[in-house]
Amino acid sequence: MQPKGTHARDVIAELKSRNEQNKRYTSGRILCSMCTSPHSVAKKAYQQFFESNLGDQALFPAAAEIEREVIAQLSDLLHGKDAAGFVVSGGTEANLLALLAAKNKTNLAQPEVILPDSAHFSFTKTCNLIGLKPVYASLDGNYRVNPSIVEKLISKNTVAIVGTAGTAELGAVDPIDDLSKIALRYNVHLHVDAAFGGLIIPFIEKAFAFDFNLEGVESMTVDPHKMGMAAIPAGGILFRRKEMLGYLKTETPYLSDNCHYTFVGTRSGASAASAWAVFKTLGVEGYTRIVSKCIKNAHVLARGLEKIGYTLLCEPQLNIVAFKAKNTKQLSETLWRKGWYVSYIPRYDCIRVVVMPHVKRRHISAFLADLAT
Ligand code: 0PR
Repeated sequence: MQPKGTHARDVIAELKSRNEQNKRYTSGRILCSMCTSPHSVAKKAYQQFFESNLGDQALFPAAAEIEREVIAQLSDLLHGKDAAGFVVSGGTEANLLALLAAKNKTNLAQPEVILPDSAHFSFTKTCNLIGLKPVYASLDGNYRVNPSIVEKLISKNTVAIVGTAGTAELGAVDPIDDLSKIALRYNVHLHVDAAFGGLIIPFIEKAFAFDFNLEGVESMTVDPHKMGMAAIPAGGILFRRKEMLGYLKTETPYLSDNCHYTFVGTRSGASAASAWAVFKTLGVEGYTRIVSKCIKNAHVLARGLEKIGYTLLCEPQLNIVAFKAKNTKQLSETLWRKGWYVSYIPRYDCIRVVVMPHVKRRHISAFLADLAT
């Protein structure tokens, strides 16, 4: 730190100029992100609740109430009835809390979790942190976990099984209904990572059974900062049964609230306020409009890619398109040089495009035109 301060005006001017080096969603060229420009109301709500701390709810009762309302709305959307949960820092913390609660409930000496091969790397972090052994189940031809393999992998050490509704790489939706039956048959915790798909699937025509309507689903991750268009950081964790929170409880003796359930202590109330504001502004109707545009655009992209000779890895299930070229890795590097920010996925040797709300039809046309030359 420098010995003397600088005038705030100059500090802000410097930040403004540095910020220019960051990529902008509004350019329509960020094709590798599951986040997007937050809705304009999210920014205003964020500013209003900027100082509030959900880690000290006695001081910020309005922020705490808003968090409860966000959880109630997510739980209603995902048929959770009396589901309980929190607005957390993102999908990583949500997945961590789900598996921590499941592990603490069983209290096994050598706990294991069964993960699809396609599970997000946040589960690797979680397993490392809380001492869970990951046991991986392979996928079927549509990149969804194979439920009969999951069933075979269940052992006396299994504390949970995980399914993903909208995988990070391909947007695939695992057969959660089959996993739910298995979870009930073996009396094991089923966690659904719907960090991405949780705010997509309820708004699309093609129905996937994936939420608390399925009896075996015990917890769900659903992130407002992805397709929810809330400000970062806003993740969500929901538990079907309130009692599960008991397995996450840490005493906080000198605070006015006597315990915490989340991993993060000081938590921004602005995150909850931004999600609350977007939910209220858009409603089911608004989300349906935005989501169906993204799905349509993903299909336009998929058909356009085929037309110019690229091969799709699979038919998109949500708004993620994955394709292959002759030399896919090299193509992805060329695209970056041309200012198209795509992801290259080594294990499938494919390029992945996430068609978020900031990716408009005109951007897709320009992208296809560049690919055709
Ligand atoms: N579960 C799933 C299915 C996810 O897709 C992600 C993140 C997580 C959990 C973890 O969520 P947090 O990152 O909120 O903790 N998926 C994105 C990904 O890995 C995260 C992301 C978003 C990465 C925007 C880059 C980016 O620009 O692709």
